[in-house]
Amino acid sequence: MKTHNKSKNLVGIIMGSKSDWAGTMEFCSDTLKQFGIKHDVRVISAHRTPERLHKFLKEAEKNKMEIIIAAAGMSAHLAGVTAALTTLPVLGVPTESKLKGLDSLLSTVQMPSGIPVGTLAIGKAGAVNAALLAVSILSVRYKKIHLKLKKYRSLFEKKIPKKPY
Ligand code: RP5
Repeated sequence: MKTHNKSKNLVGIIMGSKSDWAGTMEFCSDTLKQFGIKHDVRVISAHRTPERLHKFLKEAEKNKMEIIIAAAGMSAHLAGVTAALTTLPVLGVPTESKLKGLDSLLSTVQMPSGIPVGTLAIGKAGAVNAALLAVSILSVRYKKIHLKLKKYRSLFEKKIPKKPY
């Protein structure tokens, strides 16, 4: 197993709008921080800023980024278009919307065969889990991340109460 470079962005978090950050994607970033995983965070929209997406992905591949987390709401094509443009693993987070995120979920999850997006839950749970899944993927290669994930899981179990009252 290797040691990860702490000064290099291993993960890229992109989101369709600034409005996806507070209450949702900030928790994805916070979770990666807990594991000491450096990441880049950008507002990039498949619809509103397609050139920005192309440029970002070119740079990401050049800089050997390893995972992209893409969050979007409404007609949420960001994760799908990202997956079409790169062979890096893409994790999709559907964010909440006027339709409670169901539109975002279906747009993110229903990818045609051939271009996969690993889709997480709607909103905050998905944002946290996208980070944890990224940690899990990275833990296969990087020893320190693997050890931190093991510790996180055992502490996590201890935090769950045995009784509901
Ligand atoms: C999507 O449209 C974004 O990901 C966001 O969830 C949604 C609404 O964007 P704003 O109108 O708040 O910028 O592209």
